[in-house]
Amino acid sequence: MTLLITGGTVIGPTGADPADVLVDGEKIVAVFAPGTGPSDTETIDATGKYVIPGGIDAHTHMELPFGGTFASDTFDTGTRAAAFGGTTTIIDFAVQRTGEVVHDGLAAWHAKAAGNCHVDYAFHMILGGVDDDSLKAMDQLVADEGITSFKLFMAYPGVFYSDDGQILRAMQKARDNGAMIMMHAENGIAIDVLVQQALARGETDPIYHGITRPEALEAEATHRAIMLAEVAQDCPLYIVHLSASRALAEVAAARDAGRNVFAETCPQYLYLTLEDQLGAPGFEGAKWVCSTPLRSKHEHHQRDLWQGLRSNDLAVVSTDHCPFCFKDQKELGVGDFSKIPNGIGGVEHRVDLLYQGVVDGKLSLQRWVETIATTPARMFGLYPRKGVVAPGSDADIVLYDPNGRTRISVETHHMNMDHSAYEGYEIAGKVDTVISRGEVIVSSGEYRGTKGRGQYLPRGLSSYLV
Ligand code: DUC
Ligand code: ZN
Ligand code: ZN
Repeated sequence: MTLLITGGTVIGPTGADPADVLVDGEKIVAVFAPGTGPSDTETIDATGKYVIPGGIDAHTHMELPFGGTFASDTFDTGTRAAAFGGTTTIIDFAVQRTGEVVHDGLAAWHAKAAGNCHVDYAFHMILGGVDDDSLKAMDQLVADEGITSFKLFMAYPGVFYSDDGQILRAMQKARDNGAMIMMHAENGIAIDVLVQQALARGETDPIYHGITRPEALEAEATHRAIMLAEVAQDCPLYIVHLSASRALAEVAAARDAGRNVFAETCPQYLYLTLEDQLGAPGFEGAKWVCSTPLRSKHEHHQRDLWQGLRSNDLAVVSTDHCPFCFKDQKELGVGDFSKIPNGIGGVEHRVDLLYQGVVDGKLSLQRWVETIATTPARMFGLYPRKGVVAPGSDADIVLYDPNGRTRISVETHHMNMDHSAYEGYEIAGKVDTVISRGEVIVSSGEYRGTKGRGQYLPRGLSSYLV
């Protein structure tokens, strides 16, 4: 079946062009000058809309076991919510728990996702332990499973933490097989000392989660990760959920030196703050407990992060979608902030929240599309199948209405959460239509897809490596 999208403006990294897009089955087959496409096909009128590649959220945690509970979105609820927000691919983190065989962790993640996804999905692998077996598994995952990126943690001692020797060994392996090392860069050993000292002083409210994870310990870990990657002969390194100016400066310096160092940030660090959200009265701030933490509005993190997005020192915007309900989940930490499960849900709102950056004059249209779709595809081996509106690519297309409005609220969102981290936010734009592999799955706010239609995407190596 063919479908012609007419009258819209196609946005890609190279520009904004009025064009008509022809879809045949699951693929884009042609891009025409306006009005020059075939006339004997079904059409969607995109007049006045932007035609952009479906969003790619390269950092989600559906059903992640964390802090004695599980992230509240399943692959079913989370990918449906993603679709509503214009995201047609997620890359979730399969987990090898400490002591577990890597392939068992991966099999468990496939079992959670298979038959449940509404949009396409791929996996990174969290290594909860680096040893001879997991190093061997890294080669196998790259060669046979389409998993070409591995997340390590410098935080969370006793849970996901790897020491510097383990990190170096994994980086050396990645240097050999071309995989990307994704790093949670916070000095977890030092943070744990600060946490114990705060609790001993009776500082138990959610805001102390942020205060005990200072910028210096993100910057230090970022620096250390970059140095370890240098020792591993410039192993590809991607810093996840970067939140702080001084961590960004470390990335920028490495990039200026020509290193294989990349970074992402997340909408929560661009919009939310330590004081206004994490410091909300009573226990309310628990809604915004995530790591890395929200940063102080009295510093200049948000200004610097937007600038980093413009300059490409921040290449990608992902959500780190890791939702927990307030009731019974966040409440596990009443009286002790260190027991609050870490995470914010946002998979539904990334495309809109970044579009607000365009409206506010902080990002160009092209850069919007690059950071939410094209670069994640290139970074994680999905390009050109995903991330671009071009012949040969999957027909993952979003019609975005710059004259629409989106009001974010728990009343209207589709994520399995009993609150919204962005309650009441108004966006001057709106996802109008979402097409995934040629199928219209969201139209005028109505869901038309089906559970199980999303396919697993084995990935290649990053396009950014030399
Ligand atoms: N950070 C979070 O906020 N949640 C899950 C894991 C992580 O690193
Ligand atoms: Zn992390
Ligand atoms: Zn994460």
